Amino acid sequence: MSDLILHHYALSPFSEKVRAMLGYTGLSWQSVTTDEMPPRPMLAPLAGGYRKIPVAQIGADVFCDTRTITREIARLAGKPELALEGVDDEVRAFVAETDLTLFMAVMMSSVGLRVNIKLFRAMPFGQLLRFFKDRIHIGRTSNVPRMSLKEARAKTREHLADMEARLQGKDWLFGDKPCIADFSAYHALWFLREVAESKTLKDFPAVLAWMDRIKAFGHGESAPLSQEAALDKARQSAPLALPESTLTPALLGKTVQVAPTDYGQVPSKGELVFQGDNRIVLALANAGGSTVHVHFPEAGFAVQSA
Ligand SMILES: N[C@@H](CCC(=O)N[C@@H](CS)C(=O)NCC(=O)O)C(=O)O
Repeated sequence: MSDLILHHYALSPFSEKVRAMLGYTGLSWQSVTTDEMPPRPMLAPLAGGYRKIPVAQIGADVFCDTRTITREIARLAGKPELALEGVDDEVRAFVAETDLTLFMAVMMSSVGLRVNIKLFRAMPFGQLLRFFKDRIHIGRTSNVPRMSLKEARAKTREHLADMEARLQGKDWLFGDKPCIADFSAYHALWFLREVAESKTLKDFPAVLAWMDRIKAFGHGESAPLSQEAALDKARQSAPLALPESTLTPALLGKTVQVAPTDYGQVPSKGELVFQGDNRIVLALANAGGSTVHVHFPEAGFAVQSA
């Protein structure tokens, strides 16, 4: 079993992006199931305030946001095309759009009875009410431009038509093997198809066939791990050496706050120990007296003096 730990929950689309990628690479992993919303007292000492899921962990290194998680998977699997750094600008632009605007549109289009039934089955009633309140709060405080349900549905169909055209006579979106774009485009559509059981996809046979190919990768080999055991592993490890860099960001060595700029903008606070090469690393003293390094991408995150 590899040292890669994934903190995730079943209905999380961004987690599905990572699970599918792990299935494709064949990397084994350890699976920690988290709650759908904070508080997450066992994850907070690892990731600080960062509230989105998934989070990955290797010993005392913690990776927030799928942009840093996929970079680690690409490195471990020796498949650079699974990271944003390993693909060209056209693919990067496609991923940026699918992971934010199109993700939002597809998620809005998914809302309905079937999703509510699945959420109802996944959580006790009190927790479900807290979940709805939590997600409404995220929506209200989000910096992502708002769209109406009608606009979201139109955008989703437009996106599916674009994907259908891209996939004519091809197995994968860009090139002859899967890359980061395939997994980024997959996860929201996975939610639409598998969780919302939407009929919208039936008009897009090439997209459905491509989704079947990704689904066939499965999630790879994983072993369950408790939240406590994951925290213990971090406390018993030392962070990996930081990448070499000649950059000297203004706030290096200072206590800073790092937060997403799009939605769920809750900051993590710690000492800035690295910034550059699309990576921000904070050193965080966790409650056990040891240190973890928390990695964020630079794109989509803001660093501020604390
Ligand atoms: N940009 C993030 C997005 C992650 C994300 O939005 N995760 C959802 C669950 S699939 C979440 O945690 N939403 C609640 C929140 O934003 O706090 C990534 O690539 O990991």
